[in-house]
Amino acid sequence: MATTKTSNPSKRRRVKAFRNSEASKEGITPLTEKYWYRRHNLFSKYDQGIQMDEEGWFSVTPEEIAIKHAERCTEHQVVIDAFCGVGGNAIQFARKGCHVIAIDIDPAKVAMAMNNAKVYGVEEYIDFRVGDFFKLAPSLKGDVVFLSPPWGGPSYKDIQIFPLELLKPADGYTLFKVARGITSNIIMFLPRNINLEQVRELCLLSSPPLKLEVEPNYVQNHHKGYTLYFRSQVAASPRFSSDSSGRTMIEEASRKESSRRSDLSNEDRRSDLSDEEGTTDSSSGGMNVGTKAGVVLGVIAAACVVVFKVFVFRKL
Ligand code: MGP
Ligand code: SAH
Repeated sequence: MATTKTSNPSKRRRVKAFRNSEASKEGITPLTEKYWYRRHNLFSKYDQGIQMDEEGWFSVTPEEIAIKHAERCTEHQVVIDAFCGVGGNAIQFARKGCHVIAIDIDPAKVAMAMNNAKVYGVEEYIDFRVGDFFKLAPSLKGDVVFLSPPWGGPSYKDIQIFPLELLKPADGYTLFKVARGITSNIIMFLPRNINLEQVRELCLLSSPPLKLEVEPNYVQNHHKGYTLYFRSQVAASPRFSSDSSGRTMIEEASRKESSRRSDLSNEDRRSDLSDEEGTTDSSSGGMNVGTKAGVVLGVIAAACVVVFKVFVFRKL
């Protein structure tokens, strides 16, 4: 085995420690070492027999993020995980109660994903397929397509703004169009330096344009990537919807609210807030719903007191 000589003592110590470490015994390479130290963030059940290979180490979606992806789906939905890798996402979709079609072109990945699904006890909810997503797509039916394609390895971050054209094995536009042929409910997990302008343009590939929510994903305050949730305008729920610029409604609302607040003088704000409190329902004669409920409860309480007093009085 080739050895690398280094004159830096602290680096030498680290290399020696690594050679003697548990990590090196598990076949961890210098490239994947940092991911091994985070293994329990990737799979909380790592110690129960999870299997990984080099690409799996640097590509698997951290469990916390995969859970967030799965939370956007509902029980019994069919989710197509087009690039399942070692199963980080497929497992969480299955734990959520979805039926998962998990595809990977690499048979070794599918074998590891199957093993890992067994570790989590969800293998029976996942239909594993070895194959090329682009070839299988025309025959696939599902409620949601999840796309976490290869980003070209850990060097994706050497580029300042990562263009959709660099996604593998096809550019982001092609990937999106193929998924769109199956459903408009598409979830994409992309690099943290992705070109968000291009992402917004993807909505316009559909007519009417799809709604988009852009979610930044963090693990221990470290930005790992962006998740894009696309869905059709018609079926949009408030959580998923966004304006045409791609900003989420939540982001947009909070932006408007903070600029509105800074524009208002204290005086204006007081009158504005009192207007809001007085928001009326035209049939309520100027009383809001909370006030109406209070009056009704008051009347009921008073009636109870009267009945109670009459009862006690009679007994006496
Ligand atoms: P990273 O950038 O290699 O690690 O991957 P980190 O810790 O952000 O880098 P650092 O240098 O800032 O410390 C971050 C996460 O992105 C990984 O945990 C994977 O979830 C995801 N990821 C990384 N790559 C290279 C890929 C990829 O090719 N495909 C997919 N789907 N996800 C990837
Ligand atoms: N989300 C996964 C990681 C996916 S990494 C997880 O959490 O584990 C991307 C995967 O896409 C790799 O495993 C790679 O083998 C697979 N892949 C590449 N080209 C493919 C294709 N044409 N069809 C299906 N899978 C492909």
